[in-house]
Amino acid sequence: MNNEFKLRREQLLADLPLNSMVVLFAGKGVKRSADSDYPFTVNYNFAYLTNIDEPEAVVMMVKLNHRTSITLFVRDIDLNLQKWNGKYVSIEEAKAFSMIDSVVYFSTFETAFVSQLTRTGVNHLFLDLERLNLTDRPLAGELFAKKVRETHPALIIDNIYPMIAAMRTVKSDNEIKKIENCVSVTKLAFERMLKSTKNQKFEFELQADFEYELKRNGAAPAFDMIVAGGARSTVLHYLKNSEKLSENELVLCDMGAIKDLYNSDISRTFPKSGKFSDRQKLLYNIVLEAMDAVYAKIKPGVMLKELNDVVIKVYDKRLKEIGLIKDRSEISNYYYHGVSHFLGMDVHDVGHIENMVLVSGNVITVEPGLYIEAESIGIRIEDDVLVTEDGFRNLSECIVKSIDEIEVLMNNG
Ligand SMILES: [Mn+2]
Repeated sequence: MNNEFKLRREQLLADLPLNSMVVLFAGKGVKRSADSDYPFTVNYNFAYLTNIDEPEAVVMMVKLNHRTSITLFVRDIDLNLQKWNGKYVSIEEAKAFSMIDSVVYFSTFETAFVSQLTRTGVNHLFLDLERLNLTDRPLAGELFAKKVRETHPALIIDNIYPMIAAMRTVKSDNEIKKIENCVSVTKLAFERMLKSTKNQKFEFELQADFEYELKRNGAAPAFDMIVAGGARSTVLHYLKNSEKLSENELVLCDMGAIKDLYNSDISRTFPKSGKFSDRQKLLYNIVLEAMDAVYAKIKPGVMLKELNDVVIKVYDKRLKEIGLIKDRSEISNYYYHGVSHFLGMDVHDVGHIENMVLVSGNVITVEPGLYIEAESIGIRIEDDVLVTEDGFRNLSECIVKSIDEIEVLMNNG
């Protein structure tokens, strides 16, 4: 399986121009307070190419006229710090994980980098310069670019992110298995939570049940879970999970697991009491119908935007029938997000929602929602789906979704 990482590096090198190099940083933990850091999250593009999940590691890939070379730099062993923070990855371990032959300590990085510029004529440097928001903290790649622009102003500096992102949008069988693992753990955790819902009072108690089962299975929450009862469920990113649940309300949960650097992202909506009311059933089934209509559309060649149009079409018909809207333009009062995003190493994974045509190997979410604030009802149902040559495979089909299945599990589980 490590071979997969090797193949990715070969592919990237093949796509690079001559006399260029890529430098990618694993990054390091962000200071939280005094001497504690936030948990370290590796730069995914670095991990995608190296299979190394270790702070302060760097990979340097060089493409010259006559040869290519790859060097991995890992933290210099600090015996004193290791007594506090645990063992660093060793050179031998790093070689085995990454299948990179040349692994050395980070203290040699600057010399090695500069020697590429002075001895080989590399004139083009690729860094990970991905930036989502203007106000984000600068990435290690951006900081390095700033430094190198001062010392080597003639060097062309480019962003490697689009090239790696393009590779990452098409998942291999191993990656799909990892996402399926996350889905399996999410199923266990969701079912545990669902079976105990009738006996719980507060939103955070449901969260505790869900996260307990994740931990028991060696996973962690992929993101801050949403447990929203009644009107709170019409707020898309309600994260407090602090309120008491009423017997007659629906509970919307948006939840996922992260394991081995891959994620699931699942939403389910169910009645606190274990029994849907007629009104809740009616609305829930409209969302399910929109979901099925999206499924009928998913195949290579389709754009995510077209999937959202399918939801609008179903809502235009059904919401008029039940008298909720008179005009199509009113749908946005009750449905105000997109139906899909890419999923993978990131929960909102690389891939342009607005501009990409689906290909086999993409993994996307399907998540229609319906939010009626005046009735204190919010419904979102979300699955994780693999695009295949002839359509799609629902990776989260195993997680109960129909009204009957949910009621059975809540009352007989
Ligand atoms: Mn989602």
